[in-house]
Amino acid sequence: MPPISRGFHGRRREVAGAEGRVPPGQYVTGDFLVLSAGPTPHTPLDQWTFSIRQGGDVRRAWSWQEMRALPAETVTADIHCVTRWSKLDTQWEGVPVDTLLGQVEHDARYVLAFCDGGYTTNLPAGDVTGGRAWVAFGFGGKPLEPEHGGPARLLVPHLYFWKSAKWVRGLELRDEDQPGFWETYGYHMYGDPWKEQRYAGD
Ligand SMILES: Nc1nc2c(c(=O)[nH]1)N[C@H]1C(S)=C(S)[C@@H](COP(=O)(O)O)O[C@H]1N2
Ligand SMILES: [Mo]
Repeated sequence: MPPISRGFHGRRREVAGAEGRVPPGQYVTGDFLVLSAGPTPHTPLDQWTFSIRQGGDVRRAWSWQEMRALPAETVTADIHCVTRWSKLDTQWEGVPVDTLLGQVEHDARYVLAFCDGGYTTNLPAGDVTGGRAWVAFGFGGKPLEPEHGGPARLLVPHLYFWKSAKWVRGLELRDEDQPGFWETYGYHMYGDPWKEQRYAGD
C-alpha cells in the first residue's frame, strides 16, 4: 500500500506517523483553523450553566464552578473537519459526558447539543457515552480560546468535527434523531469520517 502522503503537496504536509490515522479525503494540517457559522459569543462564567434537558424540563444543571469541580480527563485525539483538514494529537482537558449523563436517569436514544449563539448538532446517545465525548474547557494546556468554543465545547473526536459543538450549554435528551444546524443544511446525520459520511446519502 502506498504511503497516504503520496501526491499531497503545498500545505498538505507529509506527517511522520500519520499512516492509518487520516480518514479518506482528508489532509493533515498543523494549523488550528476557526470555523464558525456566526459570531463568537461571550457568556460570563457566572452566568454559564450546562444543562441536561428533556421534553422542556431541565433534568440537571451545573454551574461553571460545579462543572470544574468534577473530575476532568486529559485527552489526546485526532480531529477531522468535513472541509477536509485533519489535525493529529490535539490535547484537550474536559469532563467526560459519561459523568454528566450518568447523573440523569433516562433511556433517550439521541441527544441534541445546544449552544450559545443557537448552534445545534445531533448525536446518538451511545456516541457521547462510553468514554468517547467530553465537555472540554482546555486545549494544549491552556483555557480553550473563545474562537475555538471557550469556555467549553463538546469534543467528539470520532465523528466529523462539526459534531463537536462550540460554546456548548447542554444536551437535550430525545427519543428521535432531530437534525441540528448543519444537518438541516444537508450534512450527514451521523458523520463518520472513516466512512466519509459528509452529506446526507453518503
Ligand atoms: N457553536 C458552534 N459550534 C461549532 C461550529 C459552529 O459554527 N458553531 N462549527 C462546527 C464546525 S463545522 C467545525 S469544523 C468545528 C470547528 O472548530 P474550530 O473552529 O475550533 O476549528 O466546530 C464545530 N462546532
Ligand atoms: Mo466543519
